[in-house]
Amino acid sequence: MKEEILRHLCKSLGKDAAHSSVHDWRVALSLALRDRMVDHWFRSTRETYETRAKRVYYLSMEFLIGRLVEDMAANLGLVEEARAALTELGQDYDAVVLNEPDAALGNGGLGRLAACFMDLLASLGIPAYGYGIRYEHGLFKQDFVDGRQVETAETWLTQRNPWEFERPEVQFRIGFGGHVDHHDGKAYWHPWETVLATAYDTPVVGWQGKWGNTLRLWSARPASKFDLESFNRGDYLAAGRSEALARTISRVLYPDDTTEAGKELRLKQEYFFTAASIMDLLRRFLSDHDDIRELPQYVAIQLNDTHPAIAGPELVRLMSDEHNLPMDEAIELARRCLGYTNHTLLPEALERWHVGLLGRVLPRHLEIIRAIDEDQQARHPGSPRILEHDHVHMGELAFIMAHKVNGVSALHTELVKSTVFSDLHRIHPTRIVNQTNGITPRRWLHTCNAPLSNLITREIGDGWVADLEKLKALNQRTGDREFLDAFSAAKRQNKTELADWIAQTCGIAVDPDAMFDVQIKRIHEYKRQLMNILETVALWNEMRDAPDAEWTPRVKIFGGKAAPGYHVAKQIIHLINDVARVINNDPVTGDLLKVVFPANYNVTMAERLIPAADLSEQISTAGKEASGTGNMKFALNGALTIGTLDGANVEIREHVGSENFFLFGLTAREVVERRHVHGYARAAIEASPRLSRVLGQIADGQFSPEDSSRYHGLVGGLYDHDYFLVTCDFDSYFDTQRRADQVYRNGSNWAAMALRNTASMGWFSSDRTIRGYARDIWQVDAVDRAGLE
Ligand code: DL6
Repeated sequence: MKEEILRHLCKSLGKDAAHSSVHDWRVALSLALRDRMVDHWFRSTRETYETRAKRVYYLSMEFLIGRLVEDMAANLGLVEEARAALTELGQDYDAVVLNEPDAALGNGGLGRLAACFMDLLASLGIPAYGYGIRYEHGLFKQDFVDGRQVETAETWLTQRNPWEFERPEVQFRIGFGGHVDHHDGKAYWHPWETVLATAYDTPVVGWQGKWGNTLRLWSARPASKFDLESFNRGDYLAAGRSEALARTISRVLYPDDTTEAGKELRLKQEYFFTAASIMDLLRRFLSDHDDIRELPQYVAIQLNDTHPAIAGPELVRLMSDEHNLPMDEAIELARRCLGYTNHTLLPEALERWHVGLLGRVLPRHLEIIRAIDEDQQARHPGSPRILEHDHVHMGELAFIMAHKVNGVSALHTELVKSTVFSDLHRIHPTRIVNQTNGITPRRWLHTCNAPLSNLITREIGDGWVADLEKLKALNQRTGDREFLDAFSAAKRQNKTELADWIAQTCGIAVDPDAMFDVQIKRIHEYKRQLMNILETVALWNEMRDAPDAEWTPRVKIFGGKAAPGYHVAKQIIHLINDVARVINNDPVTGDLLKVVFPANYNVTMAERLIPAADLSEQISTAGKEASGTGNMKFALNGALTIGTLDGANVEIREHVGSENFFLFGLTAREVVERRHVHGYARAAIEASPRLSRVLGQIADGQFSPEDSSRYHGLVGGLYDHDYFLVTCDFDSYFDTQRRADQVYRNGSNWAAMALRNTASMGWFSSDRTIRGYARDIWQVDAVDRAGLE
């Protein structure tokens, strides 16, 4: 390994060891690791061709990958070797690992799930491709200026990305706009604009390096030749215009789509990567098969949310316009290949495109969507329409074009059946299935939490890394004092390291013996960070009223980004920072209460915070969080959950036992009922002196003296239209927090409960999830790990 690193430093980077930076060492190490992946990768591809195995294609607008060095080294079993090599070379392995920028090609849970799935598909030996966009700028970088979120462009690609292989030979022409001619019973689409999709491949090698799949990300390039004539005339801007326009498509993750231009760009992004992926998989299929009718036997395409839903019409277009299949047969064949995962019930997140826009950008697809709609009506008169009120409803399109539709937790799946797709569910009662999300235990325990991971391995061996259900054996240790002490010591070590990091990055001293209470996720009203900060103020008030009472010291930790155009979410961030400033400087409460909100939450920060958490905040309004995966990561790392009966919390509580979970709040059904009660929010506030006091303080500007009216709107909103029922759940949340305080004061009881959480999380491995998709949706076989050499 040492020689390989030195060779790459010298031959691939052109650097001399004596003058190399930490960046150079990191790239050299990554290239050395990549070399070790290539053989497994080639062998897997060869085997797939030879056995003519069915392949899974996972289409996702987001892959929230984070850093890869540690993950890849761990999967290849090379962490110790890499560490030793770098140490011998006089380098600090940890600093080298930390030098890697996070690949933030995603926003939140959906993107991180896609990254976990890639790991598991490879670990289970399922031949698979992940397809997405190689955004130049991933999710924005977040800073706080005077407590306000400020966004700047994220620039992960300004440094060389050592994991990818550019494939200039894999290019597809992607058309937009233009018109469609019909003659002799055939349709001919003449796009007005064309860009090239170029492939970049990252090998993804699974646990123990036995199987390698490909993450293929598309980058947009101009299809037209460089305009030398304009350039020579001195019109340099005109010469570069078509290139700039083409590249725009893969420039930014989530362009602001509040303008017409933004909407059009987003639609083009979706079609761009979906079309390139479909053309690529068809090319691969046809290189080995003659009859396109056999496609469903060899190809399973999973749509990660509706973003790639245009895959249905695109497949139909290619099969009917280019391979001359009758339209109804093409629709049926496409359906047998496609599966659709729904990740949200939020109406604003269910995509719909104005017919005018879709027809302008994708005229042939609009015709095909009409044909699909008519086909559905002919087969099932009265079925919900895809095209309605001048809009194309992408959820309906995805549902109708998929042979299976899945929700991502048991509760969410039931709500998918009974709410957004209730009519379609009545027509297709076996189409909706559940696949509760899962997480990869490699990244989310083995790699990110060495103290706990080593302890578990010492106790039960390392079989749990590949088979998380083996953690069950730890249940026998919940009465073992010595083991509980060691379990608590591992947590304490993580907390001490986090406290050092918080001191360095935020300048706030926190006590590692305080309860670390963590809420990290996108900032959204339904996730109710607002309720958490209101509870923090209420607790602060009571601590100040009776500073000598018996309190459990707390560190409230927040992390998350607000969408740039989401005003209320940005106000919530501002409020948390304002409250933090006041509380952290209060000599009366001192170490009893601290509020920490490090900027720019990302995967790497999650890997730091989750192992150090005592309490996991999963407090969304019941019925709104589709599943959550953060909730699983915390519980696996021995945090207790305070949560509502929402998403996968329900299943986590069943697995860890209700006595090891702090439950509060209204159920999904009660939430719906409460919304029908006139004036429910005002009534809840008036019934709660504690909440009234907190809201009064915030509205009066106690936390924003420089602008006392700053939160009038936010507080007024709670009185008038508290859609997410913060006010109704507040007292129950506050009381449950105090119950958690009490339990925490009895350290060994807390440790036993936390251990039960870790021991019971085996079911939430994405191993189980992927096996479920493979069996129920894709009809592919997971290759038995033992069968892979
Ligand atoms: O399924 C992955 C993840 C779930 O765990 C979260 O509960 C859910 O919010 C998220 N959904 C999205 C889609 N858009 N929205 N909102 O990110 O998916």
